[in-house]
Amino acid sequence: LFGTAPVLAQTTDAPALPLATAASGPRLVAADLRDGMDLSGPWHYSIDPFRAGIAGFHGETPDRGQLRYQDVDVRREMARDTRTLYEFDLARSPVTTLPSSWLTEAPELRHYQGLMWYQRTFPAPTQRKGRYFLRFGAANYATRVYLNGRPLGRHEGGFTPFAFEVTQWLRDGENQITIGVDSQATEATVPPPVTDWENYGGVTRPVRLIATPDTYVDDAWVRLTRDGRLAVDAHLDGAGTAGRAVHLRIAALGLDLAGKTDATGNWRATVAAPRGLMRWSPEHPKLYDVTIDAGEDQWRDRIGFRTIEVRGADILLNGRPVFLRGISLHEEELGTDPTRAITPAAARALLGEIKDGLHGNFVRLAHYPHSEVMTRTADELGLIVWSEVPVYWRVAWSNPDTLATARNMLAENILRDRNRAAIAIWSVANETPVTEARNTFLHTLVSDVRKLDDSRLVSAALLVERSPDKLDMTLADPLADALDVLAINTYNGWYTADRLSDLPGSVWHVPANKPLVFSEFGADAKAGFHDLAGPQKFSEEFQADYYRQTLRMADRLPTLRGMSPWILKDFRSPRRQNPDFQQGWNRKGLISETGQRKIAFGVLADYYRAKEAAPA
Ligand code: GCB
Repeated sequence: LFGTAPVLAQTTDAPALPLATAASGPRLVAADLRDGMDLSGPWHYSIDPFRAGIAGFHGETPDRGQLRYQDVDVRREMARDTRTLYEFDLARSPVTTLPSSWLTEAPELRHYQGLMWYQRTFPAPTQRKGRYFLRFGAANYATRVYLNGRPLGRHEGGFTPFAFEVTQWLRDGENQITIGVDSQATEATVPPPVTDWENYGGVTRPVRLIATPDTYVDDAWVRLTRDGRLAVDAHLDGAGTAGRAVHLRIAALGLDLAGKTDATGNWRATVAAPRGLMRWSPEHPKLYDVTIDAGEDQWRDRIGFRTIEVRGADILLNGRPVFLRGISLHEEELGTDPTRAITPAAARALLGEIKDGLHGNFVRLAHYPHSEVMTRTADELGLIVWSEVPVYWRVAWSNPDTLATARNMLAENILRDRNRAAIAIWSVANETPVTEARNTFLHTLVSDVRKLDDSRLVSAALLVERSPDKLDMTLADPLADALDVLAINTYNGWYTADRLSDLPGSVWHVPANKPLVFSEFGADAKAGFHDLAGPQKFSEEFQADYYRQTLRMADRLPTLRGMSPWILKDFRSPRRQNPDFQQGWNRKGLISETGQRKIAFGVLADYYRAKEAAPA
């Protein structure tokens, strides 16, 4: 039984398993629009709290009986020898539906944080040609992937895509894919263990087998530059990528831009924006079908064109000042038992409530990169997007591995979404206490953004200093100098005992030369709980009054150019256990988890409707 050396050799994967990163590629930009096989649907799963499938009981190679990811038919072995020891057999383990989180699969998994194994089989495409990639939309948090028992690699980070080439490993007929996903946060992860949202472990976005020609467009970025030109950067991967003829076409604009790749397979070109180009805006979210032809490959995307910049305290969209009428949003669908698997319908339900219900034009996708379904839906509906990486509260600022992880996440997010017109702001952090180590860490992220994308704005949600006895706040964060947009989270009146009627008189000291947004403010309310006897926290009336007074305060700030109050929908948070009102939910939503609008929803909607009618 121990004679199967190749299998044992494969198990010492931990050090050898290559890490998939933005730098290693493949990038497969706009992978969701490429041909492929969707592996969503039934998968076997098996819990592994002691990580027995990765390491043996003394930390060495796992025992033979615990190698759950290998391509072995235990039953066939048992027929040969009933003394076969097996402790795991994924092929006969329970079945779940992916994408989803295991937290919602079974009551006993509700609070499980650790390693979970998934496995399914799929038929290889008959008549294979070209190249094949297994591409993951996201798996939370640390993932290792095996095809037919062979380790392909691993990935770290719960919210960004990664892929492995499998061209040479696919076999005729049935193939087996096994995934180990470990959701355990540590002091070194991004985010670290303490957050204010549910840590949904699992394969939360689709897994697809993607097919491309031998040489294909791996990366492409098509946009309007600040000086109003249409620019393209593309990169080919495969054999013979140098000196290849390439064509960028936008049929609706009659554009056909021809070029040739350089010695490294890159193509960069700019052209005057075609006459008749209609710019993307929340009012007219015009998208164009864009293709890049390179040999046998045709890369496609649907892209909007617009400019975003700051001038003094103004944010300019297509050269005109815009006020960001927004709200924050977690990636969690409506319903009593959400699992963080965003479908187009779920994205439309949430973003539609912002656009049509609140009269919004802006959404802060907190606190991590949301599904590409979300950013594509924002493109289509016309919502300006703030996109963030989960550098949240206290991460291990001095740990170089943590910095490397955060930088890679940011790069994976930007590379995935650079073609989304909706995205206007990259945020590098949320509510991070100022220290030297933190400043260095965040400055690195800011300069990464500037290198990867010079067409958008950079921000971070900051904390302010408050004088102990009065509503007098100062933004003294040294990071502010490096940001295009200053963003402040404020909860006076909720986490403090301030009288709500005092909020409008708040005094704010903020740099006057940059736009300011309130990236958060909010108060909990349990839908349906009313305080007819007088102000009481958690009532709908209290939350509504909190909004009225905070909005009055906002009106007095001369450089305020937008806001994304906290938050559209009540969301799962294990730290919120008030037995009367929270029961595991953060209740700062303007709608309940099932979509019931609270009074404050109407307060904000009225405010935004008036702003929409009389823009900045
Ligand atoms: C914050 C955090 C957010 C929390 C929110 C709250 O400042 O950025 O993640 O959920 O406050 O409800 O306290």
